[in-house]
Amino acid sequence: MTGDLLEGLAAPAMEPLAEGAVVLRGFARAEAPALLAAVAAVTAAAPLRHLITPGGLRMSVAMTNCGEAGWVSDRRGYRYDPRDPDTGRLWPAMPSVFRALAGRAAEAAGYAALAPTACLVNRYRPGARLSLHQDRDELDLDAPIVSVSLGLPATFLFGGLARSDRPRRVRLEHGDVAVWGGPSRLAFHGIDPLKDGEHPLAGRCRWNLTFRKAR
Ligand code: MD6
Ligand code: FE
Repeated sequence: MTGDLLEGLAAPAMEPLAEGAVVLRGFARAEAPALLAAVAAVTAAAPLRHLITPGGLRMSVAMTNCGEAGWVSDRRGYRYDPRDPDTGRLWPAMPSVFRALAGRAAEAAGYAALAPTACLVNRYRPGARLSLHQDRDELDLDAPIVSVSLGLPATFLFGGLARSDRPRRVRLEHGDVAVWGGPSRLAFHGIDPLKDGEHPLAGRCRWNLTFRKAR
């Protein structure tokens, strides 16, 4: 068999990030068109918005949610809310293509199949960034988070359990899926300002979907 054929058949490369954290390279690439179509349906029902942090800053990343609960931020703090605070309506249901992918990715990374209750949808335009943070607003911190990257590549900063730990820099590309839990669940992480570019499926933007067991 040629190298090309073997590559085509091989399981996606699993790249360890830290204890409990891996990147599944290209895991979602084949499904990307279906995922992006589902993203368009979600954003049509619950429009993207730039949330305000408790400190009063407008986030450069635009966000929305689907599932039973959505992550929101305002002057009062961060929380999961079953309703979109902009409209008072429930968040759109989690598309089945999202749910299935999250379950398979968690298993491929060695975790029990994840039954996500929440999916945070992040949209980065060139220049948008996410400063170092921990994800600790979820009720179930034992469940891993599955994170799907689509569109333009980004530099992911993956630090330690203290904000001052110097983060590793990892490039995340279209179709890559990161899964992390266990000892890494509360690691500090962020995204460098997005470099400009043009992606054949996503145009001048990067999408990130993070699946959580929020409540
Ligand atoms: C992003 N991701 O990739 C931002 N959080 O755009 C996150 O903040 C994140 O990738 C928790 C777990 C995985 C993540
Ligand atoms: Fe996060």
